[in-house]
Amino acid sequence: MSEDTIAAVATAPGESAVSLIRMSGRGAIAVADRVFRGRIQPSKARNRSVLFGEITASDGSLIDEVLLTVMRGPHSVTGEDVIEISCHGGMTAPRLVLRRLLEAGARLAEPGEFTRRAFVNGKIDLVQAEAVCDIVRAANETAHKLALRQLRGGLSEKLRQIESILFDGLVWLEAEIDFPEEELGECDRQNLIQNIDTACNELESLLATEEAGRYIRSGIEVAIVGRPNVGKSSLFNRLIGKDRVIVSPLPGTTRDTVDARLNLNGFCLSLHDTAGLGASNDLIEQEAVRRAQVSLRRCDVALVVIDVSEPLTLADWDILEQAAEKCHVVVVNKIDLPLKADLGRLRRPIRVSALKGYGVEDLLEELKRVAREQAGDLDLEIVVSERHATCIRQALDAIERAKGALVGGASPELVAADLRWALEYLGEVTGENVASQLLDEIFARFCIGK
Ligand SMILES: Nc1nc2c(ncn2[C@@H]2O[C@H](COP(=O)(O)OP(=O)(O)OP(=O)(O)O)[C@@H](O)[C@H]2O)c(=O)[nH]1
Ligand SMILES: [Mg+2]
Repeated sequence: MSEDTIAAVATAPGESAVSLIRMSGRGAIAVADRVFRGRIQPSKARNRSVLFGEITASDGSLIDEVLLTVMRGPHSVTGEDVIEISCHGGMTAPRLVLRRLLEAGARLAEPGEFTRRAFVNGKIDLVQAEAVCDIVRAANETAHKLALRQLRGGLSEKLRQIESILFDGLVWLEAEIDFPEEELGECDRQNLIQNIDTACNELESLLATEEAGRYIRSGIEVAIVGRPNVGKSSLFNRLIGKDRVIVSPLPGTTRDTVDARLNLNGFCLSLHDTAGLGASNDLIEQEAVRRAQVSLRRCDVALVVIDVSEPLTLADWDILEQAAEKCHVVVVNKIDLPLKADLGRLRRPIRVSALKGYGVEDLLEELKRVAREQAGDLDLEIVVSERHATCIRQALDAIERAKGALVGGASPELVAADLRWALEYLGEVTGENVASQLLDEIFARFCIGK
């Protein structure tokens, strides 16, 4: 158990009915004894029992009425003695209760410190610790569901299976190194190659989920593009249902790229309004156009906006041509005005009026369809993050080197060394061997009280 006892408000600040304050560490129960008045003292309470009582100041005056839960280690979230106090919500009560705990011997927890202790005490592995962070941050239901699965250990279990395959191989090789007279038979060698292939395939299928993971966590990137004044910003405001960006009859209104999140039935879109694409002599506009170009290039889906109240221009066709190289939706805007554009050559245009709100539902439906198509199957059991993928890629490289060495008839020492590297990298995913600096980085993403 850690020497010091940490405490923090676990619920978000603001007006609410109740707030939760958490404390963990060797002295947690003693601190609770000092500040709590009730029928039973926390140190005398049965494990996992809930006590009703008061938190009192050092002079005995009342701070708040609370429910206090005692959870003794090692069977607690952090593996240490844990006290949870439910007090009244709002800005003040939790702050006063926390201050009293600090006065009575606890210290303020750092972001992610509770989860870090759970990790250090072997209650969860690193993948699961990250999942805790993801659950708190989940911007949509799909992300939440996925993070929950991760917390239950889906990815960790899969990695353990792969590790055990590699480990078995390593045992064979070590035997050959230690007893060189008993050389690996052809059959064993084939077996080993087969196992290595299995491990490679499993790791590759894990890597293939990285993109889906990005879509689930941060959403599909959708850029609204078109020439100046066609109504991109009006459409952006319409889609997010807010008067967020400036709209004006002057071309060149939007310069900075503006982002907003859009939640479509538990699925996230990251929407970008961009500057109108076209030639310009103005220095600022040139930079704006450059940024719009970058958005168009980087996005997963381009929404190309066309103004139907004017004939199509070369600039329109130029943008359509660029967008044709990727997933895109053609939106013809201003259908409330007389039609001047020839729409004959446009592919599946969606007709809208951003000003009047016509056709927006159709566009949202189309966006949902395209986003789903783009993201593929998101109902995956396991999805890896960028950090996981980096380690897995390094492991794969090492395994492939091992296989090359094995096939090429290299000495067992060389093959074994590469397999050991692979295991090392896989261990980094679950946190079996990570530098404390990396841990600092990972836990710094957490909020206080987690
Ligand atoms: N009649 C009509 N006018 C529209 C519609 N959508 C946008 N407008 C008008 O068109 C003008 C330009 O709209 P914006 O949304 O600023 O166009 P933009 O494409 O963002 O323009 P830039 O940022 O300059 O590239 C404004 O006067 C809008 O009110 C529409 O559906 N119908
Ligand atoms: Mg604009």
